[in-house]
Amino acid sequence: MKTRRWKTAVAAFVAVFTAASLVSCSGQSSSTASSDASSAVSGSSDSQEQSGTEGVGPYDLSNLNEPGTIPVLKEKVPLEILIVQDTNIEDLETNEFTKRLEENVNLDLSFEYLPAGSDAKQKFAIMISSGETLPDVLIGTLLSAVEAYSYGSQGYFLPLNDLVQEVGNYSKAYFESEAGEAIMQYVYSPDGNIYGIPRICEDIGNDFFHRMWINKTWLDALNLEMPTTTDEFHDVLEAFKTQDPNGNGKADEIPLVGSSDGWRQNIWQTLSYPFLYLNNEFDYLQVGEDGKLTVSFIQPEFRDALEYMNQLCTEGLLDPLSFTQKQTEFKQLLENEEVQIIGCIPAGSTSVYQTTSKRKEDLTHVPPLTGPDGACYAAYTASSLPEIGGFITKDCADPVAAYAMFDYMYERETAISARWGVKDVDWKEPDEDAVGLYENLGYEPCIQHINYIWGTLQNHHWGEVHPTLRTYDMISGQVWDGNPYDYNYTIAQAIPDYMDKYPEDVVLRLIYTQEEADSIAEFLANRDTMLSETVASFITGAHSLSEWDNFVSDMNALGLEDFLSVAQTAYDRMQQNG
Ligand SMILES: [Ca+2]
Repeated sequence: MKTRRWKTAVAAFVAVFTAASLVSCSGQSSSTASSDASSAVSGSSDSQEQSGTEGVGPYDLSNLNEPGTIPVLKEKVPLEILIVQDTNIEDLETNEFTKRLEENVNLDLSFEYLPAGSDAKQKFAIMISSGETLPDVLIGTLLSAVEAYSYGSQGYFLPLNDLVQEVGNYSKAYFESEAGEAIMQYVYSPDGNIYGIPRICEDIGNDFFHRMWINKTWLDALNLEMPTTTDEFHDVLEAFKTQDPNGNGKADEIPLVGSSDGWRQNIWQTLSYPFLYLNNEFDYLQVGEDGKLTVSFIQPEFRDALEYMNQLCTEGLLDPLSFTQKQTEFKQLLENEEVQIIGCIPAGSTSVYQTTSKRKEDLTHVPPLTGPDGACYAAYTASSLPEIGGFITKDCADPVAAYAMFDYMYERETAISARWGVKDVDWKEPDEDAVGLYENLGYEPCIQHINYIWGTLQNHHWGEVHPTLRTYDMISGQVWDGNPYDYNYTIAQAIPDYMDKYPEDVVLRLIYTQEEADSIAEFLANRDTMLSETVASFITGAHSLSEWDNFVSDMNALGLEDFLSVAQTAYDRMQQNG
C-alpha cells in the first residue's frame, strides 16, 4: 500500500508536468470540467466517503442549475462569511471578487471579521466556547489540520464528503483527478471526514526551493568550471578565498555564507543533500524499506555531511557567521557597496537581493552537488499540499449554497482572479509575442500582468485566503518581462536542474489527531533548538564530532523514540486511508 501511494503521488506530479507541456494555457474550460465531473460520478463510491457522515443530509438540490451553468444557483441565497481581517483589502462588501461570486453563483454575501494574526484563532475559539450562533461559513487558513479535525469532530463544522459528491463540479473534478487524489490524503481527517475545503496554490518554484547560488563572474575570472561534486565545490571555494577573484588585491572574499533565519538560507540543511535526503521540510522523517520511519539527523551520512562542513569551516571557506547572523545582516554583506565579496550563498531565490541590485547580476544557480557516496538530492515539498481555506459551520442555513460557492472558487478564471485580480484590468490573455517564465519546461504564457496588485492595498481580490485551485500552469505561465535578473526568472532557470531529485518514499506531511499532536509538541520544539545548536557547534568545531554518539543519545533522551512511534501510527493510518 505504501509503495502504491507514493508511486501515485509521483506519477501525479509527472502527469501535471507533462500535461502542461502539451496543453495550452486556456486549459480547463467550464465545459470540460463539467464533463470530467459527470463522467466521474458513476465511480464515486470510496470507502472513506462512507464513514462518519451519517445524520448529515440528504440535501435539497433543487436550487442548483445544471453543472457549469452561470449562475450556479437558481434563486439568490444570502450567506454570512466569517473571515480574517486583511488591511490590504479596501472593503469586502464592494470588492470585485465578492461581486464575481455574488453574480456567478447567485449569492448575497455579508461579512463578519476575525482579527488578523494569532488573535483570529483565539477569537474563533471564544465564539465557539460562548455558544454563539456561527456565521454560515468560515474562510481563511487560520486553523491547522489538527484544529480543523478537533472542531469538525465536535460538530462545529459540517462533514463535506456528501456535498463534494452532490454539489461539487469544479472541485469534484479536481479531487477525482490523478493530481487531486494525490493530495486528498492530506484533506481527510483521521475519522475519514472532509471538514474543510483546501486552498491549493501550486508553484513549481516552491516545490524545489533549497537552492544555492554561485558567483559566475568569479568562476569565469578564475577560469573554473561549475562544481558538480562536493570535492569540486570545496576546490572552487578555496580558489575564491585565495585567488582574489574580485581583483582588488585584498583577501576580502567570503567564499560561502548564509543566514540563520532567511528563506532557505540555512547552510547546513542545503549542504546535507549531497549526503542524504534530509527531509527538513517535514520533521526529517525517512521511510525505511520495511515502511518503518526514522529520522535523517541520526544517520551516519548526516555525520559525514557535518564532517564535510566542519572541514569547510576550519579552512575558512564557510563563514561561521552563517549560524548566528540574521537575514538583515546577511543582506548587508550581499549588497556590499564597494566591491563584490560574495562567492556562494544558499537562498530560496535571489529575491534576497534588492530588486535593482548590481551584486546579484554575478550570481547563477548551482545544480545539486553529488556527494562522496554518489548521493545527489534536492529537497522536495509539494506546493500543492493543501491548507484548509473554507469550512461550513453547524449553523449554516444553506449548506448547498455554501458549498456551491467553495466549488466555484475552483473554477479556472475565478482562481486566476483570486490571485491576480480582474481580467483585462489587472491581467489579460498574453500578447502574441509574449514569452512565459517557464517556457523552458513547456508551460505556455497564459497571464500577462497589466497592473500587478499582489501585496498592495486593493479591492479586486480577497488575498487568496479561501479555497482555490491555482494550478502549476498559472504561476509558470506568467509572462516574463525580459529582465534576466528577475528572481522569478532565475528560479525558472534553476528548476530543471533541481526537480525530481528526491527518493520515491518521501514523507511530505502527516495528519495527526489532537492527542497525537499534543504528545509530540514538546519534543518537536526542543528538537529544533537542540538540532540547530548542536549542528552549528559540530560544524564550527566548538564540539568535536567524536561526541556524535552523545548527540544521538541526547535526542533519544529528548523523546525521539516516542515521537517516531506516534509518527508511525499516523503514517500507517494514512497508508490505510489512502
Ligand atoms: Ca579580493
